[in-house]
Amino acid sequence: MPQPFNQPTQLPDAWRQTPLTVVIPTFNEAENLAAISEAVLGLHLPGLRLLIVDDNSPDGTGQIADELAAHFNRNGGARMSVLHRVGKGGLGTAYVAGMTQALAEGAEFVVQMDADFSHSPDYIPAMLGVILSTGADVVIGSRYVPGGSLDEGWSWWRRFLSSWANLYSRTLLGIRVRDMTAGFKIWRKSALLEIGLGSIRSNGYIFQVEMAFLCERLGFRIIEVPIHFEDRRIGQSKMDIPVKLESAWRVWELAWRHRGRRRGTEGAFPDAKEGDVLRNA
Ligand SMILES: Nc1nc2c(ncn2[C@@H]2O[C@H](COP(=O)(O)OP(=O)(O)OP(=O)(O)O)[C@@H](O)[C@H]2O)c(=O)[nH]1
Ligand SMILES: [Mg+2]
Repeated sequence: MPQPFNQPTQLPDAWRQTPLTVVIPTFNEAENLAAISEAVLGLHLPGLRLLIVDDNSPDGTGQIADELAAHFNRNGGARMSVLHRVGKGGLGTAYVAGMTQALAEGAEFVVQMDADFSHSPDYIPAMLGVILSTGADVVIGSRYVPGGSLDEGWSWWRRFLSSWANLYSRTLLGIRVRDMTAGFKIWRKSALLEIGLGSIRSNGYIFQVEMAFLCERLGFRIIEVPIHFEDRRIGQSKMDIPVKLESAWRVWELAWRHRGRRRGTEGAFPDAKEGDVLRNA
């Protein structure tokens, strides 16, 4: 479904040079990887780099990623890189590792998105334009603001579960972000540093909830822009029922863990401090 926000975006030349890294975690995404890499690196954003975080996928995604990186870097550039982890460690730790590396390598902005085309890369220039023009800390590609939409193929049950998960976590945590489990975001470097990625403990969907919760707690400027969310094109979901159930009770746990967290305070863990990302880099 065409969305106005998805139309080709004209950015000033200087903005197109912005050092921006797109982090995509992968587990068994062999069929999606070439197409998503081409789509992301084909955006007319010369400052954009792609970082794949693969968890030793049994279907060979990691090797395909290495081959693609060799192809895209063939002229001596560093447009694409791959972070290989030893085994399936979950979405949250994959993002923490990927974002940490992206910042260490000089990114001023970090995009997080899925490999399966649920998040159209065509939105990236517009999201970059919004964060640069507004000075926001984070821009969320949202299904639940006016203009946002879900795949027409989603059953009523899936819609119900998704909206229930949102309502549940928003109510419990007392926050206003509409799409709490959104996985498509662009972050300002300073926001990730202030969060202190070392203080994040969640995996699965709850990772998205924890990050959104911290954004509000820390008083960040958050903008939700509408996206159309497509169902994954090929491959299988990794978010099974146990992951979803775990997310439900973990909302309570993260509310407790970050209970004292406000702007200027350190992470709830004694080992997590402002500037963690730099220390870990
Ligand atoms: N590195 C890594 N990536 C993961 C892991 N689990 C999921 N992913 C990736 O994270 C992204 C989101 O996972 P999905 O399986 O698409 O989850 P979902 O969007 O809720 O489910 P779908 O309905 O199938 O789209 C995809 O790019 C996955 O390949 C993991 O444990 N490690
Ligand atoms: Mg997906």
